[in-house]
Amino acid sequence: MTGSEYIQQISQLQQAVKKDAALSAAELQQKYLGSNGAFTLLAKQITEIDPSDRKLAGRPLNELKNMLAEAITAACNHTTTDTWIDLSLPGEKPAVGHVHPISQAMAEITNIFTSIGFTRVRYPEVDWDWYVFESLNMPPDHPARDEWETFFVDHKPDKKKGQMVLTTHTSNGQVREMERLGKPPIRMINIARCYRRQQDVTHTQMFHQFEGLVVDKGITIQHLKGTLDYFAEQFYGPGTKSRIRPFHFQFTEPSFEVDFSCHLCAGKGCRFCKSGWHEVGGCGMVHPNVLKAGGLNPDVYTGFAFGWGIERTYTLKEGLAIDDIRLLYSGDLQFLEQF
Ligand code: FA5
Repeated sequence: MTGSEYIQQISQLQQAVKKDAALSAAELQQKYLGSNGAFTLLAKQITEIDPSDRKLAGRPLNELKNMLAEAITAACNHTTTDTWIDLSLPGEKPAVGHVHPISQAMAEITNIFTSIGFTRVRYPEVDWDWYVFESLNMPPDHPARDEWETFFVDHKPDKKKGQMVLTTHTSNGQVREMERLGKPPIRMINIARCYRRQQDVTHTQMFHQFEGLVVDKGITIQHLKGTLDYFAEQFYGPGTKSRIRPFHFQFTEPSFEVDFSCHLCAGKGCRFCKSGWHEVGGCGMVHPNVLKAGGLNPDVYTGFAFGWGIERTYTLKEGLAIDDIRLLYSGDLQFLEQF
């Protein structure tokens, strides 16, 4: 190769480096300065030209080397994106979760009752037949058991306590609480999951109940009614009233169903409540046989109990006309983020 041919190749490489201004530093490094890079190979070829021309070629070769160093420094300062960023725009908020609405309701219900002397307790959600049925005045084969569509657990039955079941209601805590304390006064609020073989727009296989139990000397229906009115005002708002209607439960006598006046229309009757009242669950005076099963003398002690579904109690409070209660447990964020 002649000296002038060599210098011409240097100037061609200079033009190429200018055109490659958009390449990254690593790409420039590899293309020109790697072991097979264009500059490396050209620099080696200087030995092939006439020694008298080498001095002449040295200067442009040095300029090309400096040019490459500058191009690589500039490429190091390239931003990784060509998109224009407006730094004055507000940032994107990270998604923040919240406590599930049913857990919020449980916390609120617990506060309302513990502030008037009730103790929050928890009892097994997989329990013996004895606590769920038999001690509650429902002997084996009693037809009242049919109302609790029960899941039985495949477990060896206990000689005294019978089969194991998924608790169908929080009333299993009644005799357990009597056994725990030994003697009154008893003021229990038991909140737990319950299970029934039911599944439709108003029923879920797993749901929650809260159970109140008060046992002492001289407890009457007036104490029950006063507690219901207190809860109504605290949970649904001032002015909300309670009403009890005769009903039947095996473990209370007399038994009642409980209604609360609709807080949306103050009991006048609206599209949501229709009659001015909402039914929430059951209550009554503890049956003497239940007190006996818990080791208490029914001639000395009396008590009242109530048990309601949390899902129903909560949706009524929010004035939610939820078409399908199962949505609460669907894990659908679009639904849950509303609360
Ligand atoms: C009982 O479970 C009684 N243990 C309540 C009770 C306690 C009465 C103490 C007297 C003294 P009931 O089966 O009606 O009663 O259920 C009470 C409430 O639980 C219902 O009104 C309803 O709100 C809720 N509930 C019952 N089954 C389901 C279900 N599958 N899905 C959602 N909520 C339910």
